[in-house]
Amino acid sequence: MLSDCVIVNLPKISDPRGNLTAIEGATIPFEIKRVYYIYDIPAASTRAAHSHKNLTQLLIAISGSFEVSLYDGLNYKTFVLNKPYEGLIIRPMIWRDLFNFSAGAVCLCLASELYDESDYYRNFDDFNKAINSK
Ligand code: T46
Repeated sequence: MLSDCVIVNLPKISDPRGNLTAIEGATIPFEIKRVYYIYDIPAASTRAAHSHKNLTQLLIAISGSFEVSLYDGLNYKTFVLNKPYEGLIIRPMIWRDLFNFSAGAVCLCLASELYDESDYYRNFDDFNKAINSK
């Protein structure tokens, strides 16, 4: 559900030498099985445009900024990610679009499952049919 997709505050250890954020198991509400990151993103690029069937993720703008539009089959909600100490939890069966990447933006993703192409809805009509038949 869209209401389960929320911003979580990550610990920020401030230091005159620079700040540090650590993520341990208890920091986020799922077990991390995979980590990947998106970088060198052209300005007009959009990413994602799909839903996952079972995957939960935490997205973090560890550098720069970008926007994330979420859709649960009924409502849309858009988040701006621009702080390396904030993450957006995205639950299963949520269509997501990532866009408006700043120069140098890096999107870090912590994922609850290994990569599995069969976990994707990449077609919007298929996603809508699946979500509305629940
Ligand atoms: C999401 C956004 C933020 C792999 O081989 N392993 C992986 O772990 C991933 C994520 C992708 N791939 C391959 C599959 C495709 O051939 O990399 C290619 C691009 O993957 P995808 O279309 O999934 O990339 P994005 O950036 O559009 O979407 C990904 C996540 O899938 C998605 O859940 O929220 O990053």
